[in-house]
Amino acid sequence: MPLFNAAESLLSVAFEKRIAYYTERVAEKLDSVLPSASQPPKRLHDAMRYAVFNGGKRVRPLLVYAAGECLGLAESILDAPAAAIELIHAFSLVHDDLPAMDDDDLRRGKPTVHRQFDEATAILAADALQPLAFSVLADMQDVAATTRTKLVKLVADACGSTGMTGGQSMDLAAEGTAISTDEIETMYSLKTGALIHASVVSASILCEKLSPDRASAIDAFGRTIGVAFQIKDDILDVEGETHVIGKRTGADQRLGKATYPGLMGIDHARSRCDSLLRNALEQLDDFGAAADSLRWLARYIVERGN
Ligand code: GRG
Repeated sequence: MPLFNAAESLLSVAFEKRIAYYTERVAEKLDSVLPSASQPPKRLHDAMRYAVFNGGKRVRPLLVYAAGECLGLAESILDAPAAAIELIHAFSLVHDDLPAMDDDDLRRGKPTVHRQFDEATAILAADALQPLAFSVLADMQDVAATTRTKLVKLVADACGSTGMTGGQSMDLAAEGTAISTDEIETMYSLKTGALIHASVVSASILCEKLSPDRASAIDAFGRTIGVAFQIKDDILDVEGETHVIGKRTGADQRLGKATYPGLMGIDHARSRCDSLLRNALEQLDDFGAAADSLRWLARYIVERGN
């Protein structure tokens, strides 16, 4: 049975417009919080902007806005968490590309930050993007201090040693070793899933009257789709090796990375991704049409081509 029919087509015109609108919205917020490239130290600020405005899909901010729609929140209070989480994402990619980590020359088809600038500048740019994220959250207007504190903690935990950084550490340790599917999924839920989960849960934190059942459904949705995102990323890496010319692909295999398709095969990885999608969508059953953007994004995550 297809995951969704033509009438529910992923990138419907209405949804494309909504994506474009939210993408522009978070770009404006990011532009407003990042120091100008003409402000000293210019090279550092230029590198920070290069890392952020470099063609990312903005999936995490889109999830913040879509979860906000689902919970009936005003867009204006979502701009800060959307931008903050994208700043963390941008910083993690700068680090991920460094010679000490994945040692990549290209990101999104363009030179990585350490290639465009230099290694020291890339490290410093990432170092500055991370605290900027927390500054953006701390600066939120019209949000109670207790709520801001909860958001800061959510994002800090998502990128710390029990979140993204811990997952990255497990990923590096697993290179060249055989690990179980459970271990891989745990690693994915930290390395990639933690920030995706935080994106949707940021809306729950901002929703004052959220029932425990709804909060736990949003929480489960975020966890499930976060793991699916990384498995899909692995599938794209494998498929790209044979089908896409001129793109950095197949890198996982070259690096001896422990990946889901590497361990279980591509067909099993695809079916796991589909079952995670179904599971994630089930979590949204009680939210009605308000969750349509979240549903679309969940499908996009497992159907995307890059
Ligand atoms: C010190 C907190 C801290 C982090 C450093 C480098 C690192 C530890 C963690 C990185 C984890 C990482 C890079 C996970 C990969 C996540 C992933 C699949 C990234 C690609 O996300 P997309 O497809 O990228 O959303 P775009 O280009 O669209 O923005």
